[in-house]
Amino acid sequence: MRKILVTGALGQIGSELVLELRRQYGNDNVIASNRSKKDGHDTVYDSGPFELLDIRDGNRANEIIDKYKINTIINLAAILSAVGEQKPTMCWDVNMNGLYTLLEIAREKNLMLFNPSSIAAFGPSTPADQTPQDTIQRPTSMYGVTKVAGEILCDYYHQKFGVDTRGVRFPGLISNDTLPGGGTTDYAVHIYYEAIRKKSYTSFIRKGTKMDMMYMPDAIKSIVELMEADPTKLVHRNAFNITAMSVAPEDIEASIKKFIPEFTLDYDVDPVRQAIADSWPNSLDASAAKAEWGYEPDYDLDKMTKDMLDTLSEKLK
Ligand code: NAD
Ligand code: AKB
Repeated sequence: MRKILVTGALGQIGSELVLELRRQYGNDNVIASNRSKKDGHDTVYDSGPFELLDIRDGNRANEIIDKYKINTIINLAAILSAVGEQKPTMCWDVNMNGLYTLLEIAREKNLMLFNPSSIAAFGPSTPADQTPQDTIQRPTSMYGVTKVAGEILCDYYHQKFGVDTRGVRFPGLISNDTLPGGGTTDYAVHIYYEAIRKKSYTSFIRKGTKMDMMYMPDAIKSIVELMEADPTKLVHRNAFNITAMSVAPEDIEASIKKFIPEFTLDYDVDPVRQAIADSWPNSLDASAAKAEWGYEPDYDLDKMTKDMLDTLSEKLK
């Protein structure tokens, strides 16, 4: 039976992942943790164990892992791209020293470690269209530097010490429970909230900027499926390209207009986040994930838009 520790569990992914893992593996088998407690997460606190954990604190991590007999870590604690450019030292410290601390514990205690990477692990010299699984990775944001270094470090721990490390390169994730934590693709979440609240949105990302995106249920499905995948079939490990759609702001606008015809979109471009977006791929080739562990998303743009708008119109009443 899996005993799973989720770090950074109060973030955009963790707050939904923890509930789904508890549904699948049992409430007491999924330990949620975060550096600090936050309001608005009663469903996480009330449905199973919660512990305070800063992933850079190895003693505290060891204590929790021993207390609950953890055999699997899902490391979601990180500093994302936009905040990472404002606070590069902290981004390096959390994303690299935190990951290294957990990898060392995984090596000592023979634990599985799932560590997500991102489309940020690519850069301007990467082929932008249908970006291959194995290609040039020279990112130009601090977040991207930590993501590609994290991929390589996780592969090293697998090859050198046999640690069962696995990961995906998430595209921008769109969700309606917890707001995103300071990334470049956040516009693609905010646009839906503002479509419900004001029937208009001002995008900080320029018209025509294509990036890969995915709806949260497909992201959660990818974590569980890769965690449970037959290791003998995995040629790659850290990390698999996955995607559900390649969209620009005007594509999301057109999709929202199918349900809210009066919706309008205008632009006030943020140069920092635009430069990050311009350095990322337009679209990923996710064929390795399909071939090695059968991954396929369930949501395309319109199916996601309908679900986002239905859910948010109830939530924001
Ligand atoms: P988030 O910013 O929403 O949540 C991160 C959580 O980690 C927060 O609750 C924060 O309080 C916590 N945290 C920060 N520093 C910590 C520390 N030192 N110790 C413990 N907790 C700490 O992030 P997310 O969107 O849930 O992303 C989770 C992972 O997925 C990250 O590795 C991120 O790079 C990756 N990812 C996310 C996306 C996306 O669109 N959400 C896309 C690609 C990759
Ligand atoms: C960000 O924009 O920083 C994240 C990501 C794609 O890694 N959403």
